[in-house]
Amino acid sequence: MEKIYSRPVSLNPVAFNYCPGCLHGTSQKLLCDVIDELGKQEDTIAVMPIGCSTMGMFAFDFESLGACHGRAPAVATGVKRTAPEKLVFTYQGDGDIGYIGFSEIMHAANRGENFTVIFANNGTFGMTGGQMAPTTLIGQRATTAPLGRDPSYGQGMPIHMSELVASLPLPVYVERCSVDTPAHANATRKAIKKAFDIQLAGKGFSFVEILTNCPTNWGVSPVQSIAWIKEKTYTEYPLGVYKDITQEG
Ligand SMILES: Cc1ncc(C[n+]2csc(CCOP(=O)(O)OP(=O)(O)O)c2C)c(N)n1
Ligand code: SF4
Ligand SMILES: [Mg+2]
Repeated sequence: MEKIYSRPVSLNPVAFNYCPGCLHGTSQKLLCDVIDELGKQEDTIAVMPIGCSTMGMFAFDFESLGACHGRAPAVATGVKRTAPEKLVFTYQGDGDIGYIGFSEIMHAANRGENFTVIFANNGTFGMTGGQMAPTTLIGQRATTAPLGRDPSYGQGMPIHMSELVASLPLPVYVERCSVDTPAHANATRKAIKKAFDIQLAGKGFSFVEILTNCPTNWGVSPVQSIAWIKEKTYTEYPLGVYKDITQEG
């Protein structure tokens, strides 16, 4: 019988600890697919800060280390400068990257560090119970915005990390992807591969944003959360390549 699917060898044969329907697992499985494709299981170091996605460390079958909340880009800077031959990536949530670690991500990107950031944007502080994140949509309810995010109430506008990072001169590649459909998951896998190729060629900083979900704190079913991404998230955060200097001149 023809074998058409294998679990990535970079992924331990254990279940992810995420809530049912959570797309962190899908995103991290794609990462492992690409690490396998590149033959880099022995040469990869993941830097995982704080958030639900940190639980990926238990599933990854390659080196990973923990960083304080928001500080993964600073830690990854040290790791990559010390071991430039390694494939180094961070996997960061939106609360992590857009609030507490905003300085770290912007300065690592501005220095053009030669590692890859994978940014999982689910519009909420998932792990701590659904507080408002920098990317929470206008009108979206959160435990700290029970009536829905309202900029006129001092709660600010959704922050667009891909656009901000792409506005800096040194990042090489910035793309916003999604994993809500198989086609989008395949496109995400290609984006991760491209980002890793850029890093392995020593070209500089790459950033892949993945629109994910949090059915638990959005208060919807997993299926409804997919419709939410289509109907609400895309409007605020359009998919696309925001920067690709490998394509310029
Ligand atoms: C310095 C510090 N401040 C606050 C926390 C509490 N904390 C842990 S996870 C988390 C939210 C993470 O949200 P996000 O980065 O969006 O990841 P998600 O859980 O949604 O994937 C917070 C605020 C912490 N661990 N450390
Ligand atoms: S709380 Fe949200 S982000 Fe965290 S595992 Fe559950 S669904 Fe995923
Ligand atoms: Mg989040």
